Amino acid sequence: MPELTAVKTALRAQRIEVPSWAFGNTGTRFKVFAQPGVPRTVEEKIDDAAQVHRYTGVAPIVAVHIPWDKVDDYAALAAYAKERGVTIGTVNANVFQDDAYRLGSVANPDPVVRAKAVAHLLECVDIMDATGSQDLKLWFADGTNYPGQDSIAARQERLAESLDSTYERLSASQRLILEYKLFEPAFYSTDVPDWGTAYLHCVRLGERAKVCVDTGHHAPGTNIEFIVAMLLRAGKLGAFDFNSRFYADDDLMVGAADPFQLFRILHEVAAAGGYDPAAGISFMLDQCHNIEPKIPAQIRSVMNVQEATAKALLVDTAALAAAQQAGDVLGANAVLMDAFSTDVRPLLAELRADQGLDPDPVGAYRRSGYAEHIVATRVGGTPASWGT
Ligand code: RM4
Ligand code: MN
Repeated sequence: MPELTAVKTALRAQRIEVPSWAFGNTGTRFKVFAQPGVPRTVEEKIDDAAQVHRYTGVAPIVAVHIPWDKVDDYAALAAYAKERGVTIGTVNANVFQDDAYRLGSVANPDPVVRAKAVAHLLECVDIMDATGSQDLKLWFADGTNYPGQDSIAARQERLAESLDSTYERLSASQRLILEYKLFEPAFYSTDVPDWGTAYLHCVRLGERAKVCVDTGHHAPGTNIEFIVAMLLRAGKLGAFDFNSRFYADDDLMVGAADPFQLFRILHEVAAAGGYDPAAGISFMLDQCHNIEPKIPAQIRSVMNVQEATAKALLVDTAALAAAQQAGDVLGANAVLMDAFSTDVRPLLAELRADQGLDPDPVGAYRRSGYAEHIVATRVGGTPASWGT
């Protein structure tokens, strides 16, 4: 069995990044159910994110989305975050919410629109310089709805050129993280639909271009841990966007739909040494809490990642390798299932207690009165929402 102290040390060192947009109002294309007390400003989103870290101790990084989190002074924003015990992490670009992008952004047939999109991406790098962020995360809504609407090949060419201009602008310590998604909003062809396409662009760009695996961005039945293993092997896994899905890109709490899948993914990460900070993998949540309260949902999600991580670290790798080598199919499977079936909650509760945290993060948050406080004090103003 793996040494328990080593498992605990790894769990204590784990960092999970939370998305600023999880704290604002979100919904489906049918309805956004506004919640009382949601942040009106980026600073209030950071306040909420700091609560997640306060009760879990492993979520000190907040990803921002531009322009949703646009401010005049990003250095001041970074200082604000620091005062609250968190830092600004990944800068997520947004080239999907402007009328100009009806036919796409970086792959749009119109060079004027492409230039506008690239200018936004470069602006995001300026923001990274000010906040000290390392990663620029790109997800493109680009694609087509009808066969013949545009040339698939020409769109790839335009995309490659736009990525080149962006990559060139990065400093030596900054990375470009390219995210793929099977479909939606484009329904016939998507310009970066899968890991292969993202990987090809990243390889062409260079060492500091990596792929982001958003766990909700695949066809049903896709073996995501296989993709993760391939990217790890190639040194091209840059980040996870964790969430869970039952049907399409549902953005539900990670580990809610399929905790076993999350464990299988994290087992591949552990097996490849991906928990070593030197591996440079960022573990991010990308979720929307449409009907559930947002802060405890983020706390729960962080805990779900921690639990799956603990189980992945508990895999008896020596026994697994021996069983695999001996061709012991059932034995190898049993080693993996033993780890998955372990109740790691007492271990995590103990770990929290060791760190001076409440062993029950959601309960501690509920008892803190913060939820009532924000409902009472966040009156007036415009609640943050990804749609506006
Ligand atoms: C996309 C993708 C991006 C996220 C946006 C809000 O589907 O997952 O990561 O930034 O949604
Ligand atoms: Mn995502």
